[in-house]
Amino acid sequence: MTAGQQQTVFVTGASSGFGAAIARRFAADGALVIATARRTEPLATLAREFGPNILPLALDVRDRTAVEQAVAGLPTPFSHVDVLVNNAGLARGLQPAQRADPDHWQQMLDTNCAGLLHCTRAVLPGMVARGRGHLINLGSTAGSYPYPGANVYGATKAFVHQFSLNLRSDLHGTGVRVTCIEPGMSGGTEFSTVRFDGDEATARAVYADMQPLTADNIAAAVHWAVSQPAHVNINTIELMPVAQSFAPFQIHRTPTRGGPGEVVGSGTGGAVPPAHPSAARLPGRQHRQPPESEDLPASPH
Ligand code: NDP
Ligand code: 8X3
Repeated sequence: MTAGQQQTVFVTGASSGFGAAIARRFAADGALVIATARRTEPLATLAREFGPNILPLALDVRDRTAVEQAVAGLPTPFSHVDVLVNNAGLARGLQPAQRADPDHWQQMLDTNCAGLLHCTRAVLPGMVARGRGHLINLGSTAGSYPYPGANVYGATKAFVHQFSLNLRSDLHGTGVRVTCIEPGMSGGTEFSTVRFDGDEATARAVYADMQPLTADNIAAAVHWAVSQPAHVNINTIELMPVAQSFAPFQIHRTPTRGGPGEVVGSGTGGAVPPAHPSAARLPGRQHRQPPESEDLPASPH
């Protein structure tokens, strides 16, 4: 975009969390925003807040035909999408793979991977034809760093990361930019409530006694990437709260009688066991400061 031109920004999952904050950030900047999600009431609230610069649109990204029709039927002045923010996504459950609900897995694959593909494929031809555009994909640190129970969720975000890089290859010479935004723990959204099936107490416990990233932090990162000069492509932005960092590999040790050759553990990073077994089913369990000489509060998982 050249300076001063009004951008058209298509945001998926704009009914809450990052998507709502991203829609607000761009609308506040004077952009035209197509705000989409399955729930329409929060989108209507956005439209009331910003007036005709927001187009609320009910859309389930899993429905390829609906996505194609929505993009093809965008009314003037929203019809030429400059920025697609592929934000709609979710985690369901935190069970180990052997106990996870296959329906949860399917929903994550359908939303985080297939839904993102449907939206991308629908807007890309227009962007390429116009010789400009920007795809913003919401990945996650969970796509790069494993944690117990992240199994399919993390894998969908690894998909988003690699698809973003592969898009850059395909779009070589078209002027279309691609950025993958990869946040760590972020609070104030519905992410954990959805993951834990509406269990608010468990969702709140994820962020207890630490300061997570906020949806506004993510919106600022997206806005910054989009605001770079047209010749600059930000490939990836990985951001985490200061309170979250990395921990050693976990090592499963099997007590032995000490016979020769019975190596029970290896690796230089594995000397420290997880903070507390009871916390092992919460993501980022290592980052909470335990009370003095106290274990972490027991997790319901
Ligand atoms: P929220 O649950 O607050 O927002 C998710 C959004 O996705 C909602 O607006 C929801 O709207 C929408 N959505 C879910 N399923 C569909 C669907 N089938 N079709 C259309 N929209 C859908 O979570 P966050 O804002 O925290 O997360 C946003 C994105 O960021 C997700 O992709 C998530 O994986 C990722 N992320 C989140 C992090 C976090 O810690 N919170 C960290 C890293 C990445 P509706 O239900 O109305 O359809
Ligand atoms: C969301 C961040 O750490 O809960 O993608 O997986 S985390």
